[in-house]
Amino acid sequence: MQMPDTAKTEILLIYPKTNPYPHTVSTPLSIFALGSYLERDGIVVNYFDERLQPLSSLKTFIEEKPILIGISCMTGYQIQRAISISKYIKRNDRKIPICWGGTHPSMLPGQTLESEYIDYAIKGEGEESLYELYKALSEKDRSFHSIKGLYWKNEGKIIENPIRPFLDVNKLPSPYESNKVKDLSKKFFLSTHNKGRFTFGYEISRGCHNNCAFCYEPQAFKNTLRQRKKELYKNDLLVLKSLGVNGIFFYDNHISISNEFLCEFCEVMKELDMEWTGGFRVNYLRDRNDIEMLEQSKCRNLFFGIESIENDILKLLKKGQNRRLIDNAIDLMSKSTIRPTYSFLTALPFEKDVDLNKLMDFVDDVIKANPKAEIAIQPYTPLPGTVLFEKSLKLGFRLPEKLEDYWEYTTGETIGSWVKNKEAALNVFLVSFLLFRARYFLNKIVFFPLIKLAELRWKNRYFKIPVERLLYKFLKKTYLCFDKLK
Ligand code: B12
Ligand code: SF4
Repeated sequence: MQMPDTAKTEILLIYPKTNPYPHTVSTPLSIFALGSYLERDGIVVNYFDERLQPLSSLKTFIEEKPILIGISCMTGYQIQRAISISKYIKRNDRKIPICWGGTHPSMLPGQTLESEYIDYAIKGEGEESLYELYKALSEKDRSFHSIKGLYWKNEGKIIENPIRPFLDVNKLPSPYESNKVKDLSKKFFLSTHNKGRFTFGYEISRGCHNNCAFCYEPQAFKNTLRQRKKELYKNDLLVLKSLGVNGIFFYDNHISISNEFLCEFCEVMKELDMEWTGGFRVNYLRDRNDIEMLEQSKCRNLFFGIESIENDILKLLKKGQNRRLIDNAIDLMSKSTIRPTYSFLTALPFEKDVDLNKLMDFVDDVIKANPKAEIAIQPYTPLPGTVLFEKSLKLGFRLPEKLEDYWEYTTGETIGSWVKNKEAALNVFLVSFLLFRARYFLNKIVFFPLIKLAELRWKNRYFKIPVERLLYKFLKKTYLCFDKLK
């Protein structure tokens, strides 16, 4: 049951900006998934994506006095925006309840809720919890105790309800089921400069079977994976195709769920004739046949978490892959039309003195064999609940104490207290981005001087005097001075 567009907003769902610079924008799947679920039940939902819609839209929605406003948030820059938006809402109407959800509040719900401008936090998948919260807020005789996954305040005390069991992904609607989501998607995502290609996110699975010691997923989903049935995901993609979408970015942690799944999935994508990109594990690239299957399915880009080129470190990371599998995958990809992105982790709790030279030599060989390869060299950020986080604590690492301080708690801005050559480990992140990835995200003419500087740094293995990092920090802070929400 969907309500006419003119009906008064009951729930407003907000997706804050993910970073300060202009860039291509992908679909805010979290709020689309939540909204489609709620709209199915006749609830009047509206959506505000800070990256695309003007502030006046937010103001109009607030004036409609929704029963509840939900804000989606990952750790990092989104925290700063989510705080700014929450304060703005409270300044305009203190009475509208604000609920935060997403990976950050799921990781640290109690600390999130300590903030005066957040009334509720939901841990984990939000569809049912948000629905029940809306119902409770709509009723006179409000009771929050039975809402699984909810953190709430009772006379100043934070109450932690029991966790919610994982949802059945085959019972959830497509995130694009709502007509409002379809309209928003058509308006904003089919018209972005890359003509809608890869801006449409979709997920077939939730969770992950693997147990990597640094990753958010194992602690959030307890090493489980739930996958949507073929008939359902195929139909959802067909609907997107009928809207004119020609490329999908699979938001699954990795689409290489199993060999059987890959055969089924590649057949579907070939039949649908839609380009796609997604995460992939090296273990699932065995030989040329696998590459051919992916190429025929119109795969255009695969993202691999390589993490390390050292077998002993891969073991400590519990990555479930080794150097032999990595070399084999990189070799196969170098003979393929599919563009690979390889991501590496540095500054891990086993690395006091980060040795970048060996990794950079390795990257040079990769690029020589495959100039279209993208490289990301990311200093490790400890995430609570993960195995490596415990190790980081033992090395003296401390988390920020307040929600406000998490906006810079992200890749390239946070670094382990144990790392000796911090500047180099941080700078190589930006340099590798400018050198090997920027062409897909940034305007090459505007960023020409920085890209040239990155080239020089990489060639000379020189990372001191980090002007580009300082410039980034300066621009980020300056940008905040012009925050219209203040
Ligand atoms: C796509 C994506 C991105 C995109 C976002 C694209 C967009 N929407 O425009 C981009 C590229 C920008 C991105 C950036 C980053 N990402 Co990212 N990203 C993802 C990815 C692959 C999918 C997210 C998604 O939409 N999932 C589908 C939706 C339905 O799931 P969801 O977001 O979790 O939402 C559910 C619940 O969380 C909850 N929920 C969400 N919002 C709300 C709101 C309310 C009110 C409620 C009640 C509930 C709720 O309900 C939803 C439905 O069940 C996830 C991994 C994954 N598979 O989820 C990583 C992931 C979220 N990213 C992660 C990381 C580490 C990053 C980066 C730091 C990466 C980097 N090195 O730079 C940056 C951080 C950016 C920032 N600081 O703001 C981590 C999260 C860590 C954390 N603690 O936040 C994840 C989990 C990957 C991982 N395994 O490590 N990312
Ligand atoms: S890093 Fe990738 S493979 Fe490892 S647990 Fe996280 S999502 Fe799964």
